[in-house]
Amino acid sequence: MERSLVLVKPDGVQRGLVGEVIARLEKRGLRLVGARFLLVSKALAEEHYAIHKGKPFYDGLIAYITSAPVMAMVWEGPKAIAAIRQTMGATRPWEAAPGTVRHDFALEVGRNITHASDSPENGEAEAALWFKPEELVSWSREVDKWIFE
Ligand code: IDP
Ligand code: MG
Repeated sequence: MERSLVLVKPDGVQRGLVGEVIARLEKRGLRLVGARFLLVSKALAEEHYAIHKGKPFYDGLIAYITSAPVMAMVWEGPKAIAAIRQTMGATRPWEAAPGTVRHDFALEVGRNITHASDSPENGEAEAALWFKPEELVSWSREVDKWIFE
């Protein structure tokens, strides 16, 4: 079982796409572990995007992610990292596959609606950065046996 941090970024929240993103992950069969609606501090933004520090788009990225509230969530499931990134689509919306969130709702890389962790290790690390341990719920669903092999 893998865990991924998923953010509906400020553009997604402003455009009323929180429910759309949640619906797609729910329907895919992924299991929600935690959720938090918040205004991101500059410190959290900088820690979350530390890997991009120094890149030309970094300052704009920090301004974007702190500009308005985000919906932060942790989702889990088998191969959750690859599955969720597939559902979100490629970073650059014009390269995202039809049917993905970024294809269906975005045009610009700097307004691409969502974040999803890119490895199991980063999924765990990002979940720990954004959530306290007690905010993450370990639970099972009756339907799990029909989704998880
Ligand atoms: P990811 O969100 O698909 O993992 P990353 O390469 O980790 O993509 O980049 C993080 C975020 O930074 C992207 O989702 C996007 O919002 C932003 N970003 C990446 N590259 C560019 C760029 O060239 N211009 C503007 N923003 C960018
Ligand atoms: Mg990334």
